Amino acid sequence: MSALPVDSLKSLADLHPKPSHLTFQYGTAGFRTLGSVLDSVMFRVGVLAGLRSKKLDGKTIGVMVTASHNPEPDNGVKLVDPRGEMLENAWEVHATTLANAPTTDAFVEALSAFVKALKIDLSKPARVVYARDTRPSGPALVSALEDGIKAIGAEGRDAGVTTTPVLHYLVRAINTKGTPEEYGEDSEEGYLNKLTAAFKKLVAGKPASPPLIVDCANGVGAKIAAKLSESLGDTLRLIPVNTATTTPEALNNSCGADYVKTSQKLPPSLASQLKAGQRACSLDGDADRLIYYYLDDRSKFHMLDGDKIAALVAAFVVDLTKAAGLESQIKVGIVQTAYANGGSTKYLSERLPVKCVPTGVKHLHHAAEKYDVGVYFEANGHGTVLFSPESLKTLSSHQPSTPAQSTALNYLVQLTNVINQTVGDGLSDMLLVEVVLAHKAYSGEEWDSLYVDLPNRLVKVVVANRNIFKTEDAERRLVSPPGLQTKIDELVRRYNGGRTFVRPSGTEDVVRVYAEAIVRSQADELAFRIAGLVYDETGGDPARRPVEFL
Ligand code: G16
Repeated sequence: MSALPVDSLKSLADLHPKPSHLTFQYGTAGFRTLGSVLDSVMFRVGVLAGLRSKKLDGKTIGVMVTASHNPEPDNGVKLVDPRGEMLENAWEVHATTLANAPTTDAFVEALSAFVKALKIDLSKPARVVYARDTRPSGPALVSALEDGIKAIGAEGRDAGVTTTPVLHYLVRAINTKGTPEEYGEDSEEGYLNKLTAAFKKLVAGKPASPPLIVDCANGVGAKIAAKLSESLGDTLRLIPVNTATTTPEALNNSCGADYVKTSQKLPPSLASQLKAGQRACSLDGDADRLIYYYLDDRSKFHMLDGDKIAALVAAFVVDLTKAAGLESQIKVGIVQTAYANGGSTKYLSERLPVKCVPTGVKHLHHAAEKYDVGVYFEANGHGTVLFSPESLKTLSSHQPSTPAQSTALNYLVQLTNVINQTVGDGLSDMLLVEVVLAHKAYSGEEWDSLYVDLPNRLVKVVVANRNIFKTEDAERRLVSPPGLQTKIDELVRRYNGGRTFVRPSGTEDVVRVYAEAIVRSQADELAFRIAGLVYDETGGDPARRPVEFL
């Protein structure tokens, strides 16, 4: 067993000192805060990624530098495990510990203890592939990351400026290269070719969909959407908008999936473009989320969020398994979070098994792996569909007995290719939605009519310390601060069809309040009153704006 390269670690770590006044936490989506304070975190994540690779026998680990839906001054970093999934839970704790070591010496000491405790064989090779989104703080942060990768003696591959889902795809493609599970060619082109080829087979013979406006949130999705548009050609005409990736402060600003979902409004920049009856969709800053919407005949805005996508897609997969004669072998299940609209949960659970898990793609992904086909979507549009290894085997060995069965089987096989099964992927999900709409000959309105959403409202509350908020029951109930849940229960009882929950955000320094009720004004009032309770309970943070209605 070789030893830690202490000299190289120390000299490079000295270039990236930890700010003494800050504490970092690997949260819902990795480390995420102001880009200007993340230098030391990036360096240490580079080292950690190298060690993770060594621990997993030289498998390639991914690192994505992004703050996704957050405003432009924020940045962040998340680690990606060998199959393209989020970092294993236990290592999140290690990441937090290492990020908070106060000095270079303390960091190297913590590393030694960590290597010993986890029995990491340092003689193993280490490989890391990394990418970043379009944020101005990205290049300097990537350079700190590269120092970390170098310090631990790992081999780094720079995937450049690309989306989070492409990075996840690359990790899986690299690690499966030359194996029977080969996921695809390990390049952006490989990703685009795989999705496009499958999409073309799935919509062959169907009437072409009308041109689709794609709001790219002025983020990195613009780059991949442009390439996808080129490779799709006339099969699906994409109109990418909000593609100003170099305009200061444009990222996620009054556009993108998070804006649409939380404000329940059309991005103002689309107001003059979107016609009545036409549908459009929004990605977020790193293109791992997708929200659809349309204007009805009276130009009223209607949103088709992650819950609606799950309902549409799950029904389609069920139909295909039946048509292929596989309904007894391949069962479909749904995974949601507490944010799922009550209307969707009722509709889906009357038809399929539904599980509720805490916020965060990693939780949904793991729960979805337990089904033959797991359809997981957060209401915010983050999600995908997973086919278990067993169901993939079933698809490849099944002998259809009629031409209709054979057609359905082929569609199922192509669905496994058009879907990015490593993580939620806005553009891959968009193709999936378009496939289903083409097969069902649904308009946005027909899709929307699957079930009716309950009016709901999401509010952010700025508090002095969000860490005092602890939850249970998949974040549906608060256990701390003590007594607050009882007050919430008392209040919610007064609202017809009222449902509410409070949880600390893992990506922003706020507490989130969700409320729904039968009537819009009641949902708004309930959210506001619960936010008031939260604020009163904690004293808020007088230096900052207390409650933000989105
Ligand atoms: C990330 C996570 C999502 C989560 C969202 C908001 O999304 O990947 O699973 O729903 O943050 O989390 P929170 O409410 O804890 O702030 P993204 O798109 O920002 O990476």
